[in-house]
Amino acid sequence: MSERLQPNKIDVGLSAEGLRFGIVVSRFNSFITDRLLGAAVDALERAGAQSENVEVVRVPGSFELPLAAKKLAATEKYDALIAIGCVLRGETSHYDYVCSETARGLQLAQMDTGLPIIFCVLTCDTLEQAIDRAGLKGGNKGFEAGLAAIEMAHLSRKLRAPNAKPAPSGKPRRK
Ligand code: INI
Repeated sequence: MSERLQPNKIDVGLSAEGLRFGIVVSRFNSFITDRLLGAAVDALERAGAQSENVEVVRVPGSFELPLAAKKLAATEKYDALIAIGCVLRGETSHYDYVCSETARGLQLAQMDTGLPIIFCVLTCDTLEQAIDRAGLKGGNKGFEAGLAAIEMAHLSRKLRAPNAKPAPSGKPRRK
């Protein structure tokens, strides 16, 4: 980086206190997704999130994550969402469709709504690879997703357009 130019950094906190999170979890491969969910909740809890500010919604498979996430975003009750799934390669091209549409749908949902949606969908060739990423060798991607959700929640509050309506405060708004 240049010696002369000292850009202003936009730093955000990592406390989850008072932030509201929605977690959408696929039931498919729940042996893995439950571990990812546990670690994501652990990250939020350690950072000070309160139970009443964390909601979990289950969907049948990863393919259903984008629609559920978009509907949760539309409630305007959350500061960030985490989408959790696990897609394992089979013998047909089904894997490719589920992976690409899940990723595309989640990205579209966050771009359409402006709400951060953290991508915690494992796409693995083998169950062993998934197990490694859900708590054994490679740490736990759910924990990383929890931290990413906190950071993005802070960042999007900080970068909110000046004339945007203020962030809803207090308890999640019920419709
Ligand atoms: N869903 C997953 O989350 N992981 C998978 O590995 C998987 N495979 O292999 O089929 C999977 N399929 C279900 C899919 O997500 C939808 O729930 C289903 O097609 C109904 O729309």
